[in-house]
Amino acid sequence: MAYSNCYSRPHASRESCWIIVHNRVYDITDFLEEHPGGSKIILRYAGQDATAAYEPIHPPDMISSNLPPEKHIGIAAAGTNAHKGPQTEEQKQREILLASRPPLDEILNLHDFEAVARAVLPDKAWAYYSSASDDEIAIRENRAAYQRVWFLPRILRDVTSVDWSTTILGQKSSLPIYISATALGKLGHPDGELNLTRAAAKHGIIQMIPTLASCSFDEIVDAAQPGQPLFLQLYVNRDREVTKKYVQHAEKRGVKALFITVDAPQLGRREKDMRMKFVDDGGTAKVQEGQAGVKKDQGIARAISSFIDPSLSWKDIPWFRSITNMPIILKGVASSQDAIMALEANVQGIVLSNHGGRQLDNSRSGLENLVDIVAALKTRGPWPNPNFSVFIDGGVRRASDVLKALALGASAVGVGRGFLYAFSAYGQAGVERAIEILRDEFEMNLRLLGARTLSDIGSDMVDASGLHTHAGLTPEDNLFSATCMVWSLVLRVKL
Ligand code: 173
Repeated sequence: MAYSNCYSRPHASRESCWIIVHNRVYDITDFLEEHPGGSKIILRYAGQDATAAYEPIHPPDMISSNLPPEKHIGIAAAGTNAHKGPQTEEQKQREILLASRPPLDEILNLHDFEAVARAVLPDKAWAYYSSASDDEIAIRENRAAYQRVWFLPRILRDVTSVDWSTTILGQKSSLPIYISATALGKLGHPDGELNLTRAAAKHGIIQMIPTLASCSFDEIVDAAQPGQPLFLQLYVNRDREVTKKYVQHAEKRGVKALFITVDAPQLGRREKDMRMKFVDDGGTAKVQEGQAGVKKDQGIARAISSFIDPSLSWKDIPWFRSITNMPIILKGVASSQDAIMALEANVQGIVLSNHGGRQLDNSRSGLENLVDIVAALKTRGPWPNPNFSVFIDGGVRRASDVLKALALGASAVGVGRGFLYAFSAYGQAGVERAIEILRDEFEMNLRLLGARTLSDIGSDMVDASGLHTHAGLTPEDNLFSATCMVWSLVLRVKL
């Protein structure tokens, strides 16, 4: 049993459970059953230093500010710093993998970062980051959709100098790309989201801070340069006072726009992530007959998402307007009707997104929806509308993807996993390299398209007539094959 030993340590049981986080000892006995990730995972670290496991998935001050003062037992004695102690086998393995990464200048595109990240990330982190819902059709469709749009380049336009800079919600950006929010950055790299903040500062792009970052909101803002624009992604808390405080604090600290996530009243079932939970619990061998009701199906994301309010509705929009002057953008719009409702609700924009394929599987890509939604918005007023921006995200890996989206009416494009994999593989330097690669791709693509600036890019430069054609273009279903293989192996071992 993974944690049978723990019962021989003091304060290492359900009856009295202490843990060390950041050198402080906490009595969390009364909190065990409330822990969104379940009590088992805490019991594994009972009586020990839990910092290394705690850090990637909790904001630094979560435990200190939520546990009542009488549960703060004191400072840990020297020598109890297990997380700084001898390396585990997993850590040793990771160091070997990190040492064998290709040099950064051999990374030529954003796909390369994904391949390196997959090789070097701990299994749990790779499962969480890469997973998407159900059969993972939406995540693959996000990439496939870009391949159904073709360029119609123009010639003889003197493209000696080309410029791909822009403004996003009034903020200067060196690329028509912002860094989209992805949660739990420290699963990928010890500096977590700060890799993005620092690289964004150096290269003049905008980072969207996730509600569920591993670093605290203030750590991220403190790491930004004076005047560096930041956006905030918001998961709305069941306790609206918590949300109000968070949003108003963000505005006071200079955040320039609020992106409210509207496509996650419940988290999608990301089976790769869920399966890791089984592995984490010691493998399927432990499951006894008759234990079918044991709650083992959470995965990291589901375990930490219970605060999200599923009652969020259009009726809440005026309340958001009343608590902040930041531009409000709804992130996760997928239908023309909702796009028009957003326009009529006087928000400042929408993100067409299927949440990186992690929510409703088989929901169309942002790119495909863009065509219909722009057509619908054109019937309701001026276009482009200076007071209403349409962004898209999902599957963007190339400047050519971005240019296709801009041609079809997007104001700018969000890149989430692309940058996440870059820092998981190489830290801040990886993000900087990713930005440089995209910059080089913009330069080449603009010249080859015959466009000197982004305003030269229009719908006449693309053929999107095949965008709605899905038949026969869905790539091989890798997840299904992998699932079958895993279970047939497990069953064969058992037989
Ligand atoms: O996509 C996600 O994983 C995500 O948005 C999320 C939501 C709640 C908790 C953690 C992550």
